[in-house]
Amino acid sequence: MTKQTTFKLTLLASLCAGAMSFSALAQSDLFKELDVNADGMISTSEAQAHSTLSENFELIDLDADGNISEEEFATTGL
Ligand SMILES: [Ca+2]
Ligand SMILES: [Ca+2]
Repeated sequence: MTKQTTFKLTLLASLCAGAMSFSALAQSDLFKELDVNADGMISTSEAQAHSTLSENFELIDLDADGNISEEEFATTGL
């Protein structure tokens, strides 16, 4: 195996590791738990299961579409 091939494999491995840690960060366990129908959004009814989320729903729903997306959920730091 040449040095260049080894370098490419190392690069590929680190890219894969980066992608995995990114997806882990993007969706927390709490988000998955609250997203009962797993559509990637927390609706007002799903938010009822979490007091902080339901009380601050309108503040967290930044684009006011009636759902909390992963991105919006991430801003809560929950
Ligand atoms: Ca949902
Ligand atoms: Ca929204």
